[in-house]
Amino acid sequence: MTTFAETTATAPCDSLRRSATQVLLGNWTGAATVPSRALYPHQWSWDSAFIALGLRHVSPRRAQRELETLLSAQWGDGRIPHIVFNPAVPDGAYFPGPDFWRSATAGRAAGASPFIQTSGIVQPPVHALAAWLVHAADPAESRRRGFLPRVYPRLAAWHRYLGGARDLGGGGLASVVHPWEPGLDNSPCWDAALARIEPAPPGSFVRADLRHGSAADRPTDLDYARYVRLATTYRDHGYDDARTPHAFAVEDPSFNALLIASEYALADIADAIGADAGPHRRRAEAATAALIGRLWDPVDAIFHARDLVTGAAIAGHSVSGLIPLVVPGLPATIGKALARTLHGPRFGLGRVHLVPSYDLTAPEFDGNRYWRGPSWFNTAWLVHRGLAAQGEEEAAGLLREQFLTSAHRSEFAEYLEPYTGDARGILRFSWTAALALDLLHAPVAQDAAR
Ligand code: 2M8
Repeated sequence: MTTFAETTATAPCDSLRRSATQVLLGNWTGAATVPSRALYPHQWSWDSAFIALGLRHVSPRRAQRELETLLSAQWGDGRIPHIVFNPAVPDGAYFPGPDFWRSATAGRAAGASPFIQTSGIVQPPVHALAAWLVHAADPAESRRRGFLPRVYPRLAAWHRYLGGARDLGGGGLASVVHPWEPGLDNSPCWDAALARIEPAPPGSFVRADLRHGSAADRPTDLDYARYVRLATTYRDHGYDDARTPHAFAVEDPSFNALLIASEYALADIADAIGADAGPHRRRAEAATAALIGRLWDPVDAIFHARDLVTGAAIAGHSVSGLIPLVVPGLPATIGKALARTLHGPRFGLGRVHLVPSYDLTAPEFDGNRYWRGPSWFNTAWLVHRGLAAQGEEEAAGLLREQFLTSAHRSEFAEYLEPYTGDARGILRFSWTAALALDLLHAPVAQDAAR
């Protein structure tokens, strides 16, 4: 495997920084950044949080704007929708679009904006962590603009929604109700739960994604038919979590780990603006205990998602189960065990490119198809941050080096085939560029340790 220094012989950092910045400038719409002009022409929730982490090194002010544009589409019940639609983009450019979600009408009782069209589901809560790190990039500018006092109430409401209406299992963890919500859309972990869903009739919708990429790299038509059914049912129940008969309800380790990391960030924000940080720290500690109690598997040495419909743990080994490495205060024994799993045959750290999204040894592993095996840059960034926080500096350094090499060589690909490192999905993908900028800025995630 060639390294970052070898592939980019002269001034590697400058050249990477320049091209990553160009990707972000090219994908900026004036108020926010699209993940990709072609495949994802609107604003996505967790993409924007990752994008802000890179933008803070280019323009802290623009990074603030990115997050505030997203927050301006927040619903009255606290949810941050997973897509904020750009009205200037033609209908049909992305499916499912505004006509499908109908947020202004179907989401009215849940407090959706009558003016800003959005989806009705959510994505992982990386936002408070991103807001805190954006502030830290330029505290004087942040204070001058009153950034933290403005975003704090919205971020707190977002966490209240997840900890309240979304604690479907009653055990102190947030649930996801659609495979798009954890962000790892077609992970094999969801196969058994999805198999119970009656697919929407063929021909009742038209996919737009296949116009921009190879069908072999994307979810299948059958996956989409089930995604559509689940989203339709939620919409037709007014996006009301209590009323919807959720046929898909899962406690996902990564989603909850990011909520905990963000809850600690909210405590830091509260301290910085003179609010009471105590409740945030207590909630983060309680959620950490719930995460370990409900999802940690000491035999497999990984966190497993839990299917709330059957009540059983989901046996698959996903990168999601490693991301709790980012949880501040995770017991060191668990951190060490996760690092061993990462080096083992299922994830092959150092022997493959980045961290595969799914168990390399499993029959369902597919190195090309989206979240069924390919390596992604946002999860690599999170694992890198977690390793650094756990004191696993060598592994963190290795992952950083691989990240920068692959991001540059692949032209900021959406994802990689883990064995060859070949680009998959689309190129000039925003979070790949943004997180490369972030890793370029700091040799290790210096702000990860608490
Ligand atoms: C992918 O998900 C969207 C649906 O939300 C799609 O397939 O159309 C996922 O990779 C998700 O994690 C990501 O946020 C989104 C935009 O980059 O694309």
